[in-house]
Parts: sequence; C-alpha cells; structure tokens
Amino acid sequence: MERELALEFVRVTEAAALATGRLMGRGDKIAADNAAVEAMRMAFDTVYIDGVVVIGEGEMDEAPMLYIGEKVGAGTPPLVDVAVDPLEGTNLVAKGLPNALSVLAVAPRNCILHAPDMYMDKIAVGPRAVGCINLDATVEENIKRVAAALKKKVEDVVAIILDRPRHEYIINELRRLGARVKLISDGDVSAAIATAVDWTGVDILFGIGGAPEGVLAAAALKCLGGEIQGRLVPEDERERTRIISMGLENPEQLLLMKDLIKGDDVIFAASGITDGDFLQGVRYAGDRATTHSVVMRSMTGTERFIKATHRLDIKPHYVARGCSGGLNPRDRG
Ligand code: VTB
Repeated sequence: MERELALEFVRVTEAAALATGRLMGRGDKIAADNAAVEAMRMAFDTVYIDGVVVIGEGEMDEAPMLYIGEKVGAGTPPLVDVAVDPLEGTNLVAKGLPNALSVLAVAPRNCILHAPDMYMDKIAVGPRAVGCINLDATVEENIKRVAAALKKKVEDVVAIILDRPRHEYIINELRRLGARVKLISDGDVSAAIATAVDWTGVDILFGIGGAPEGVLAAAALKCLGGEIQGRLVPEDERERTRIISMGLENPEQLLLMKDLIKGDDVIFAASGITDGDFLQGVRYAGDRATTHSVVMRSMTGTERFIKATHRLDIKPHYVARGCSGGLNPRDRG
C-alpha cells in the first residue's frame, strides 16, 4: 500500500473522534458509538481504496454501517481488508474516562484475520520482550521471562488487565508475584498498544477481551515491533461453528502475529477521543477543535504522531452530531 494512504486513514479516525468526542460524559454510549460510526463511514468515501470491512460493527443484518462485508472507500485499487473500531471504549466516552480511541487497520485483501465478535484470550508485550511470552505458559512464567527481558525485577513489571471477575485468578497471581497491576474498566486495544509505547510504563497485557479488538491490537503491535498472542474463546456451540465457518479448522488454535495479520504490510491509525496513555483526547474551543492521532506502517515501522487543528467553521459537518450534515464538498477529493 502506498504510504500516502496513511494520512488518509488518519483523517478517517479524526472524523470519528471529532464526532463522538462531543458526547463525552453524557452517559449515552449508544449515541457516542453512532456518532463515531456515522462519521467514520462517511470519511471513508473520500479515500482511494477498494476496501472490504472484515472487522466492523457486526454482521450485515445487525449493523447499518461498517458491517462485515461492507465495501468502503472510493472503489479504486488497492484492494484491501479494513478493520475498524470507530469507538473503542463506548463506556469510556459515556463516562468521560481515559483511553477511548477511534481505530482502524488496513492491509492487502485477505491479510487480516476475519475474527468473529466473541471473546479472545490475549497476552501482549512491546518490542523488548518479543519472543518471551506464551499464552499457554503460566502467569508466573510469563512475568518472569518478561522481567528478565526488560532487565527488571518482577516487582517493577507493570501488567495491565481488564477489571473483570473472569480475571480474578490472573490478578491474584500477579499480586502474589509482587508485580504492579493496572486494572482498566474497558479499552484493551489501548492497553495492548501501551505495552509497546515506552512512556506509558506498561509492560504486559493479560486477559480476555474482544476478538476484534485483539486483531486491531495485532495490527498496531506489528507496526510497533511488539507481539500479541490470542486464542478465541467460544462461549457456546454456535460460536464454535462460527469460528470453523470463517476458516479456522481448530477453534482452539493459538493465534500468533502471522495468523492475526498476514504478510508484512499493514497500516494502523488511531485518534484519541478522551485523554489517554499515549494520545490526548479531542479538545473543542469555539470554531476550532484539536485531535491527537498516531499512524504507523509495518513496512517501515514509522510511528507518526499527528496533532491537528480542525476549523469547524469551514467544516461544519464536524460540529453536528456525527457527520449528519454531509461531507463538505471540498472534502470529496
Ligand atoms: C474489551 C475492551 C472493550 O470490551 O474488548 C472488552 O477492549 C471485553 O468485553 O473496550 P467485556 O466488557 O464483555 O468484558 C470492551 O470493554 C467494550 O467493548
């Protein structure tokens, strides 16, 4: 994929962040999600790709926009797979809590795992601990290996994990071992990325979260040189059948980086919605708004952080809820 596309993808996550950021703290996660989805969907129309959504808002009959199988982009080459989460952390925006992001990943066609909307068990680390983790090893083994790779004591290692009853065992183990633990209420894409961004102070992610979020995190970690391993966690027979129908012969397969994102060409973009560990949230002031985003390419490993000031008087569709005002004609390319 041409590197110029990277900037186009940031415009898409920016549009979603700008639309949903307005709804921070309103207690309405559905409205926040709708605003992000609508804005992202419209922004995609201006991007010169022939995209198919492989990770999106749900199946065709469940979601009006950005559903799995939907074509996005202007319809011109390159042929690509598109994974989106217009609002990763709906509760975070609804409550005004940190680390809500708008994210997307794009790779050549058939290179992104078509992960169904179910749970995935995950473990992730940044570049310095690549090769040291194993989803099938114990918490103790993983923490010790990561500590050694980072040249730290176990008690200096910071593990991040969703605060859920299903993780009680892992959290207890981490505490028993003396590691530092960061419990989060939502947003494990941001958490996985944090393991690969030095200044966050986060070293390793554990726990079960959404499978689509796992694939998006894999795209980001591929660009950042980190690692994630995952295993789908079907909750019933229907979900097991769903995994097999999407092409994984063994539903229990350990999914490595190469299974989550095939090949070496993926672009990942994210914009902060609320302030977070590595991105600032959207700020509005009169007729201006600022966004903070990151875009990365696996081909070169370049991480580009982009602060943008948007003129809402010139682009009024950013002021309205979502993009319901329609795209500014100047934006149509
Ligand atoms: C995670 C997290 C999401 O769901 O995937 C989590 O990244 C897992 O699901 O932000 P449960 O809430 O069912 O535990 C979110 O928190 C919300 O989609």
